[in-house]
Order: sequence, then C-alpha cells, then structure tokens
Amino acid sequence: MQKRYFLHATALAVLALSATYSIAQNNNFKIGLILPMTGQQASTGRQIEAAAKLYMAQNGDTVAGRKVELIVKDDTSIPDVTKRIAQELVVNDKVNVLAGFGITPSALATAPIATQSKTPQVVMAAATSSITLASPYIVRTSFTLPQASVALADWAPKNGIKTVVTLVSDYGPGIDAEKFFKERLLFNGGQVPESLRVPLRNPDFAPFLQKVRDLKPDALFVFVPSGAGAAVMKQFLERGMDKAGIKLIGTGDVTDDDQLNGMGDGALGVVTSHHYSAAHPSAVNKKFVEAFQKANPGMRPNFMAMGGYDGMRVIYEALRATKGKGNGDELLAAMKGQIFESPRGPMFIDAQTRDVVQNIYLRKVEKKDGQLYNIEFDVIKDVKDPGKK
Ligand code: VNL
Repeated sequence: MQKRYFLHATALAVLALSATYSIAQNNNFKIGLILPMTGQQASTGRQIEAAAKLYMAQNGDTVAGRKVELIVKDDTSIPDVTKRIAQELVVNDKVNVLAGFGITPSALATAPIATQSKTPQVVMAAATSSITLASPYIVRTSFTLPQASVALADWAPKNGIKTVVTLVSDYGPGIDAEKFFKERLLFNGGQVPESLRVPLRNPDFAPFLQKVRDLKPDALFVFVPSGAGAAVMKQFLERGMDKAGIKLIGTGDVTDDDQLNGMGDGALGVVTSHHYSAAHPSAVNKKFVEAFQKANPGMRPNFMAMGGYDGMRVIYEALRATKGKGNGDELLAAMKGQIFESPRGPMFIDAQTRDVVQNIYLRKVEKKDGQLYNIEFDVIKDVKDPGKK
C-alpha cells in the first residue's frame, strides 16, 4: 500500500515536472535568426546579430508576457544550408518567426518553408525585388536594389555623367541594379555602352576594370554585396581609373559603413544612393549609433545592422499587438502596415506588398571628425520598390 502510494506520487511529480518543463519550453517566443556568420558574407551576419542583440538589450526580452528567445544559426550563406536550418528551426525548435537571410538565394530557399508552416519570414538583408513574391509570409526590412538604383540614374545625367558602364555581381540583386539603373539612365538621355557581370563567389575585378578603362565612360556604376566594396575600391584606385577621369558611382553597398573608413582617402567624393548612412543626421540615429558602438567597440553600424534592428522592431511590435499569442497569421497581419521612425528615417511596411517603403538618400563620401562617412546631400522621400508593378 505504502509503496504503491509512493510510486503514484513520484509518477505525478514527474508528470508535473515535465509539464512545467514543456510549458517553459513552449512559452518562449522564439526567433530563428539565420545569418552568414562565417565565409564571404560574415560581416553581414556580424552586423545583424549585433543590431538584433542591441534591440533586445534596449527593449527588454519580455514582450506581452512572453520571453523572447533569439536562436542564431550560421548558414555560411549556402542556400541549401539555410533551407535545412530553417526546416529544423520550424520542426524541432518550433520558432514563431524566421529572420535574417544575408543573401537572396538564402531568402528564396526558405520561402517555401515559411509558406507551408505559416511562419513569418522577416528578411533583414537580402534585397532582390522579387523576394517578397516568393511567399505571402515574407516581410522585408532591408531595401530593394531597384529602390536604391533609380535615384542615382536620375542624379547622374544632371551632374555631367552621360555615359556609364555598369558592373554588378551576377545574381538577383546585381541584375536588378543593372536593369533599373540602365532603364532609368536611358530614359534620362544617358548611355550605357557596356554592362559587365562578375561572379558572386571570389570575384576578380581586375579584367573587368581594365575593360572599363578602355571604354572610358564618364562613370562606372557598381553593385557588389556588402563586404565586397573595399576590394572594388582598391582595384579601382590601383588601376588609376579616377585619374583617367572615370567616376565611381553605385548603390551604397559599395561604400558600406562596415568598411568605408578603411578604404582610404581615394574614396573621397564617391557618390552613392542608399537608404542608410551611419552619418544620417537625426537624433534617433545618433542615439542608435552611439549605443551600437558602445556595445560593439570598434564597429560602425551599416545598412545591414539597420535591417536587423528594424526587423526586431517589427517582430516585437507584432508580438505586442497580438497580445503575446504568437500565431503566424496574426503576427504577419500585425507586421503589415507598421510605420515608425527608424534611425534610417521614416519607415513603412506596405501592407499590400509586405515590402519596405523608405527614403533614398544621395550621399557623397566626405571626411568628418577624421573619419570617412557617406554624407547625405539629397533625399527622395517614401520610395516604393519600383520593381513591383
Ligand atoms: C544582397 C543585396 C546581399 C545587397 C548584400 O550583401 C547586399 C542580396 C550581402 O540580396 O543577396 O549588400
């Protein structure tokens, strides 16, 4: 009798314990943050992780009564790996949101998993226009290449730049940049005598730059992904392209804040168009940059950090709006239409397209307090992705 009672009580206790355990497990609101932490795109992973952690440190890790848990995974920017990790995060970890995605192929590889599992996929970096069409569960907080490129094609011909050779990384965002820059420049009466594409992996810019030198356009328009800009700048200057009278212009990916200060004075005067500069003159941005640098000594936040920081904001506010429920469809609905002042400027998640609407700035590399920055000199307000019909 005694023994039986004891066994019964033990079994109950074990049951109770495991129940508490599984409640504790299930009650965390989980964000699976998939990033390239190693390999060619590692700086993008480092920037986004730092920004996401800063957002959590500043805003607490409990939202609407739910403890927020960030699960960071390295996909080495290999899309098959991204997909496998996303699957594991959904099936095993039961994440509420998938986030991150350093490059377009990684975002696209994950899209079917987001759709099937009804899990919101917050794209914080990848920037090919079509990404948001790949799943109704995708919301983007980065930018699109058409959005960034068109402004520069309007600026160039008004500033003495009529012939432009384009040089882009040969995949989604590069092809978008080339297409939208070229179409707009031609529309504005300019000319594009040649469009060159370099491989995404281990590119050698030398033979392409030689070709540009021979063509001698007014300017070279460049898109390379974050992390590759310094190599382009170095070879551009080594080949004396600037001295040959060829200007370097591009989307802001090439004068990336993560690398800009190490590029040397040769970068001075380079004009780019983009949605974020660490030098953006607003109180919100000043506070963001100071906090980021305090938490990450020696690092300057770039546009990738911005995508991660605002992505966390979008997730936090969706969780708050749904009162902590964390259901995929409800979260998605609460992400659509969010509007707020970001360190980059005003920011809006278009409810129809789930894509970001934001200001695009024209900027010139200048020295400020002894450091190189992208200094904004003009703005095109509330730009929608021109890639969407
Ligand atoms: C992409 C676009 C990646 C812009 C980037 O850096 C970038 C992409 C890693 O869509 O793959 O600066």
